[in-house]
Amino acid sequence: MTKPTILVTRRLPVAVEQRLQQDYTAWLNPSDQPYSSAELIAKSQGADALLISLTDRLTADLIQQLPTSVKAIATFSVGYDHIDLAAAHQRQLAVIYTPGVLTEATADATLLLLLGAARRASEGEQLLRSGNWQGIRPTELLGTEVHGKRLGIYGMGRIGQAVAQRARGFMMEIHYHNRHRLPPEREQGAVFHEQVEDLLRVSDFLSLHCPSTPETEGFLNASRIALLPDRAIVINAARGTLIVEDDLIAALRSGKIAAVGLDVYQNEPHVNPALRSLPNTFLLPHLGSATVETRTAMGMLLIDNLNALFAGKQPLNLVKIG
Ligand code: 8YV
Repeated sequence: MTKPTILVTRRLPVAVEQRLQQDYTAWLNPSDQPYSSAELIAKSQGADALLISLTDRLTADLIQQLPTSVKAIATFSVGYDHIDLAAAHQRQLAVIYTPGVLTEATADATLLLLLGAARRASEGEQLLRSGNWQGIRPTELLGTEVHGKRLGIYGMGRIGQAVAQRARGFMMEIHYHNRHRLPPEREQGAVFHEQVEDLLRVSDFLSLHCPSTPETEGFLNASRIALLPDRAIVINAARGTLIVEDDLIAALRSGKIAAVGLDVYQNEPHVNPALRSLPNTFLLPHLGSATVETRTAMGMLLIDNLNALFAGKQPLNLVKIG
């Protein structure tokens, strides 16, 4: 039996590429340069599935131009806002994603952002690297304590809950808003706010953990920022499109927001120069899931799902569409 053919648009961890080459005819991308839409369409000719990442924007237009050989799109991500699901549905494409396996790594990275922003880690590191550090001073780079503060979590899915679990260890008080209230065993004492405005009013720290959808896009804008306590700290390891960056920058400049910890940006890979130059920003280049263990598990999960699909079974991690 001939092996199905998979077009893989980016480099993946070694073990994942090896398994892809074993189980499939895998068209890899050794240069790791993202493909343009035209390249992606051209390279898809004859492929049975595409294994893509966030850097591939699968618009309706692109999906309509994919060859009929393509039966499935597997995305190396838990988010799928880069795929036009309606167009995929119309073409009867299976869309496979990676829920679950990146929860812990992303929650760890969120705490890194939270602590980095609160404790002015970026300023401290720059001072040290510049060679200008004069030795410890009692008033140098004083940050904000996290202990005893209220952490507002917007979106209490898997990652939001894993962040809450870690933040409890830092003695933070957890508040959240979610489409549905969690059962008590998953809430674990966190305070549910049915109205998001009420969550914002109590969030000394606000961390975003919802998917990017037409409803959540631009969620954190000037009017919602105004509801936060003065000198709040904002964390985002979800999607850059959730925040109106110009409004965030204005609040960072005025001091309404004391600091931000960001892993994601409105217009990746372009990062607003103001964010890069402000001292009170702790910035990472979309590293949320970037551990060997997690990135390998993401790849293996996609292969398990593709194997099921090509064996005529129902893959476990299909995005529900239509
Ligand atoms: C990506 C992410 O998976 O899963 C997501 O939705 O945002 C990331 O963890 C990662 O950037 C690899 O493409």
